[in-house]
Amino acid sequence: VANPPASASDTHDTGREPNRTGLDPQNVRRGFLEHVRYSRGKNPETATAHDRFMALALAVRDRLTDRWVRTARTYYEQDVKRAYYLSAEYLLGRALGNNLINIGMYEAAEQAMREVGVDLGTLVEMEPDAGLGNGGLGRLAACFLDSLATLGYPGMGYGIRYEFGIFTQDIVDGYQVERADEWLKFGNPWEIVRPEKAVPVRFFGRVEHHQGADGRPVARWVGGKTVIGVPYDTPIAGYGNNTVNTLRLWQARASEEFDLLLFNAGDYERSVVEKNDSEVISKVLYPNDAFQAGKELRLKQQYFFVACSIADIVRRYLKTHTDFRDFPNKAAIQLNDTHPAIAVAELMRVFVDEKRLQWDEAWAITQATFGYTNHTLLAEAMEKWPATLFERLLPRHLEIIYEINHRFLRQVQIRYPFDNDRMRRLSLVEEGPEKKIRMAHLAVVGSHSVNGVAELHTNLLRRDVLPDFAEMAPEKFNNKTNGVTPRRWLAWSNPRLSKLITSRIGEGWVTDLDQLQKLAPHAEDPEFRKAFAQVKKQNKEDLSRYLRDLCWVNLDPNAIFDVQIKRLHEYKRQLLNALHIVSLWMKARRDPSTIIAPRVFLFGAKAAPGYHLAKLIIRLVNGIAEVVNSDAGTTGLQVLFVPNYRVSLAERIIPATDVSEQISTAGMEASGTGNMKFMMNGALTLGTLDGANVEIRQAVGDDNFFLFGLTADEVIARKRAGYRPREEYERNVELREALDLIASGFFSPEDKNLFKPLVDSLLEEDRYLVLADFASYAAKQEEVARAYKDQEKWTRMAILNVSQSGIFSSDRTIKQYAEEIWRVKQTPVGT
Ligand code: B1H
Repeated sequence: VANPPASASDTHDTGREPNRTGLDPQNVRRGFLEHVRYSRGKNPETATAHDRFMALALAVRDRLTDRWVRTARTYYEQDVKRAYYLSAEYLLGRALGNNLINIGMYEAAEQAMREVGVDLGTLVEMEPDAGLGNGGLGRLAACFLDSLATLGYPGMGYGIRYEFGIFTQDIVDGYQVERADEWLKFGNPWEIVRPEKAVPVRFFGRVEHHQGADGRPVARWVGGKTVIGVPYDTPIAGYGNNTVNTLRLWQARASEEFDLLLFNAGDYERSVVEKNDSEVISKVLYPNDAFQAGKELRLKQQYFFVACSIADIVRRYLKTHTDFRDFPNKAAIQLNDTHPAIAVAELMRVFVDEKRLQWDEAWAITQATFGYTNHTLLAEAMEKWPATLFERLLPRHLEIIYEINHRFLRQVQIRYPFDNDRMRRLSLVEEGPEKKIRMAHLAVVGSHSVNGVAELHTNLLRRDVLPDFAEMAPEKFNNKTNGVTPRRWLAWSNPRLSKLITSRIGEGWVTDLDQLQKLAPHAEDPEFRKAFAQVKKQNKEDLSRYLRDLCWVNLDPNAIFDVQIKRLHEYKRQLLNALHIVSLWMKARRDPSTIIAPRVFLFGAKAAPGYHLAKLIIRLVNGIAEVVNSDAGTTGLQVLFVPNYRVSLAERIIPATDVSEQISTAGMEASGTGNMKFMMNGALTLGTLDGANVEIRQAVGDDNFFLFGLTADEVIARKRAGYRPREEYERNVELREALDLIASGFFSPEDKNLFKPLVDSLLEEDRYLVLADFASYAAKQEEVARAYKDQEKWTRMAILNVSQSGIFSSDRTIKQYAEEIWRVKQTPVGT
């Protein structure tokens, strides 16, 4: 195969493949071998598996580079409006396989590796997950980047280059034990550091107010301490196009100025030691999902990456503009929850203090620029920062927030005179024993768009969480139901199903997932059903093999694979699942014939390290697994808690799942996105009317969804009526026996009282209505087992789930953001 000719500008080309763009096996093989030698300094014989992974990754990155450069040039030359996604988290997972798929060189790479005696699958496994996120919120950001690039939108992600991502989870004696996630230990082949684009960021200090030369007051933020943000860029390749967008992550470095200060004072040692204070900022991801810990270092992280990103965005804008009137036509900035909400105050500070804009003009531009996405209704997750902390760390931003609040509350007062209660509710400042800044209110006031992440969530946001804002500015509020990228979550992770789908409807579905609807008629074709069921079976066998080597258990691939994988949280109700397993097992022990179908219950979940009850639930599931697995032969029941749940493990588990457990208390899970991945892979959902489950059920039809439990409104009503969990316990024998068995210490022989806190929390408060939903859940589980017995019917239902999953592509979601919030245009990149 001939190489593409060198372009005229490539004057110092010497090799046979000057621009390293060749995607055929020969070129890939040469690129790989050259990197083994010249990037890793090894011979093919001495190269380790890790060397080979790095060499192939670098060869792949080479093949992205021309498109990456061209994409940047295209956006610059056309001076297009760009969408900037600000997120404290990106849960990217592995990049090698995904990049191979997106640039269309998977088969070539497989062949090239085969030719040099290397198994591509082994190399893929060498890559550590990029785990710069906790769960759904971070994974959503990663799916959005994929869809932005695939659709050819000028989009860019900004975040933090955590040295340590989400912790690695070991299970020791049934307990979670955390270890630092050293994902960068062996080097990251994908990123490129750009020290020339470093940005200084100030913390602490004080504000001086003067009269400016123009007669207007000037605020100067001076003193304090400066930290440097150094950007690391990662290419984000679109599928089947030439777009390669950028994810820019900031690393904190000590500033030399600061070092010199101490150095000149003769304190060299201290100057070097104190570098740490700056560099800890990007050290580690806070491991809380949907919970605010309120730590100073966390606020530092937030301001650090926001200040760097805003400076970068403004600098880019000023390359082609001289004033800021056009700023909202060139930049849309989306706030991924309130974690980057300080950006509202920072952009105002840059405009007013540094660029000397008038307040009103700066405010109009700011509001036209920002959009805010809310991801949770849980009170404990709402970010509120003590004003005293703000004043010390970001004194100028506190002044700006007070000014924003003052002007905003004046508008409220004019609109609703003599309504002090409303003013108190709407204020950006929560009064009380400790004054606090409400970051959600700052985000809402500073944005032209406020969105929730599923229909139900958006409605509850309007009705229960931000009702006064929704009344005052209903036009700001809108819904953008989440989605997931079908490239990673179907094409890459489930090659068997992908091939089968493509054999029937062609490959258009990869970028136009609604085409999966064409599968619906095939659900009536016995041949197709047979092939579909076989794919699922093979995926279950693969997973069983993998888990045999990982966990030393032999799972029965003929059993129902019933899976709950997600962060461990009381509202997600892993306890409901566990309680049901205990009651099922007790029934099976009395009479094995009551078990309708053999079943494997899989769990995967990380608990926040400080969330003791959640960690105890992990211990309970492991205790139950020990007991249940010991007589699996007679009951047909197996339980496994898979350690260290993460993106790459989800990619293995989801294609092998029959039943998707989406059992959160209604009104608590904003959307869920795992639910969508399961549906896409032909699992049936057992779920409550919560988050996007509602829309999944709508899409697939009531007959193809296992619904149980109270509705969100019923949950509120039950609580208001004075919910008494002990009554449920007394009313339901099976529930009582299961709880009693746990309370007796049966699953924790070393400490009979181990699970007392869990049992007490259920009997005394049960905030998440586990007991109230138990009977409904258990009944529906029985229906699931019966349905599985009719394999033809089950497979038909599974196919229909896949066929209706198109709307849950993040491509659909991103088009809606682009058209309805950002007003950015698809900008194809030429060849
Ligand atoms: C979601 C979070 C979250 N909602 C605080 N909120 C965090 C909040 O580190 N923190 O402080 C981290 C994460 N994460 C999830 O977002 C929702 O629970 C899911 O229901 C939703 O699908 C997902 C994406 O929208």
